[in-house]
Amino acid sequence: MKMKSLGVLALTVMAGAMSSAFAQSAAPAMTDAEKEQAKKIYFERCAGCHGVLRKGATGKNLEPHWTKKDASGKVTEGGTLKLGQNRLEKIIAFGTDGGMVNFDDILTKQEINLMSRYIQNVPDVPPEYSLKETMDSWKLIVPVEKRPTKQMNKINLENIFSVTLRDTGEVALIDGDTKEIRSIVKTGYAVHISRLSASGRYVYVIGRDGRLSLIDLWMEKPAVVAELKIGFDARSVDTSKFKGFEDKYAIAGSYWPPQFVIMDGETLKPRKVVSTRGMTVDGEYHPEPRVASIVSSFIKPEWVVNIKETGQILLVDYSDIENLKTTTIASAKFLHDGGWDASKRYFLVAANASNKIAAVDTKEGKLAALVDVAKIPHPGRGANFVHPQYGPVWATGHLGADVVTLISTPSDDPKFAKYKEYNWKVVQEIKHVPGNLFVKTHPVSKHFWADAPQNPDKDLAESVAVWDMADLSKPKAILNVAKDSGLPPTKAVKRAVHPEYSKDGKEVWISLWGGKTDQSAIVVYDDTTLKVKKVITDPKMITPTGKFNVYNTQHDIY
Ligand code: DHE
Repeated sequence: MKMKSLGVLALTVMAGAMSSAFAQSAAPAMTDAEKEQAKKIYFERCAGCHGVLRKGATGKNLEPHWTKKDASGKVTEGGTLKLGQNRLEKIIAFGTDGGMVNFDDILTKQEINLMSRYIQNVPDVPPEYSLKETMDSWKLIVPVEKRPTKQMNKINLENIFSVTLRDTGEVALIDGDTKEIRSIVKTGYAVHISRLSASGRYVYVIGRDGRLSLIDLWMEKPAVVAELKIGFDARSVDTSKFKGFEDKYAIAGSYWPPQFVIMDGETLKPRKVVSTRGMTVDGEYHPEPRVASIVSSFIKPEWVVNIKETGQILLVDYSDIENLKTTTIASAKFLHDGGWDASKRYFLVAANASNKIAAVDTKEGKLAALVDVAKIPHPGRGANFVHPQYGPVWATGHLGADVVTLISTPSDDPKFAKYKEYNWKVVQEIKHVPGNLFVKTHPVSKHFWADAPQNPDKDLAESVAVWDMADLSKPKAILNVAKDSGLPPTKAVKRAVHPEYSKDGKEVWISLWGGKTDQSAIVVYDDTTLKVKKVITDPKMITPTGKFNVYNTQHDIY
């Protein structure tokens, strides 16, 4: 009887599914060549925000059930208007108020038409990637015993900047003292970030194609000594920084497949691959929970690994990687980037599409707070300073709102005890502009910097704002970095992005991120006078974005 009713139920479900399938219109036709072209564009331009399976994260869900109009004339799905070809073409070309950027200056009309058709078709599921395949990709270019035993160059390594040259898939190693480019190193596609080993000797560079490159700064001319493909789509990497584990391990997070890889720090030999698939904080299974930011603790042999779609924060204990212990902390969905508070006990991470900042207490291994902030927080690593009225604060900017938010953070220092009542509260919102990606300050500085490269206004996107932290009510200084660079004006925006301090905290470097064929530059400001000190430019300086000062990155100073 039970079997029969289950059978009837199965038939009913199947019949329902078939009739709803009949109600669906066919997806727009595409040739194999068009599909291949669209797949490539989707990976390069869309997957970062919408996900490979198009389930949505920072960007909206793009599955056919709401990108494609029904033949039956049904126009909504869960209250949301179904899109269809014309509407999709408009959104891709001109963007939306919800934060989708316009692509009419990046894609041709034919490509916009192609992408609109592509996303009405069922998403392709890319292949998985095993430990064996990871191992097969491993290239040990210079074995440890063939590497120098001491520094072979005369560069002040602590003040080197590893600069992402995004569109050439390279990093430029620039001498912070002389401002000379010491080496340009080939890395992964659309290279994303650099991180430092605990000793400061090795730079780890991750490309969006999952290629991880290990650069040895001790070589006469710093070069790549090992490479590993950790996945097909990646954004994050860090190393083991706890005492006794310096330079021993590295960890890299993959967007696709959703997993992370633990490697030997000096060779990148893969040791373990760990899947991040599982349940969201709402208790739903998610097939694509991507690894967002990763940071290494200084107080325990642990990495903080933030899983975007599930909102789970993992504390991965690397003291015994054969018997890996992980603490899973539920926070809020769509975790992205973040950084330490000043004490380096709390990690604050943006749950960007939830408009929240999650703070993890890494000493106790639990969530310390979930703080509501304005639309789409994007801190980069955030910035720490002592507010004149509220004591220690950590700051985040926003992509979708015109404020920088200051959150009070706890401190064991008795001189800050009087600020305890403010802890984990938003104590101030400073007026900025939307489209901010990165904020920065430095322990010796009196200034606080914020960019706005995603602002639709050209002047704002090409400028940065600077506040005096002693008196935040004073008008901010606006520095037009594009004009200050002296480069010839271009119609295309030269986005001023990612302020980064020199080791001594006296200079701030800003990238001017122009088009692939435009001349780009890094503009170096004196942090005290806010005057230009130097414009670093070179025909090889193409699309510079993130800059990672060795000392500041090694010690997480921001
Ligand atoms: Fe990033 C950090 C993901 C687009 C420059 N970016 C991060 C981190 C993540 C991330 C998860 C945190 C890494 C960590 O700390 O371990 N970035 C993504 C995306 O998914 C996204 C939105 C879209 C994509 O398709 O990749 C994206 N990022 C960009 C850019 O377009 C930027 C502005 C230019 C570029 O070079 O790609 C960019 N992201 C950066 C930088 C950092 C970063 C410079 C590190 C900030 C720091 O100071 O540490």
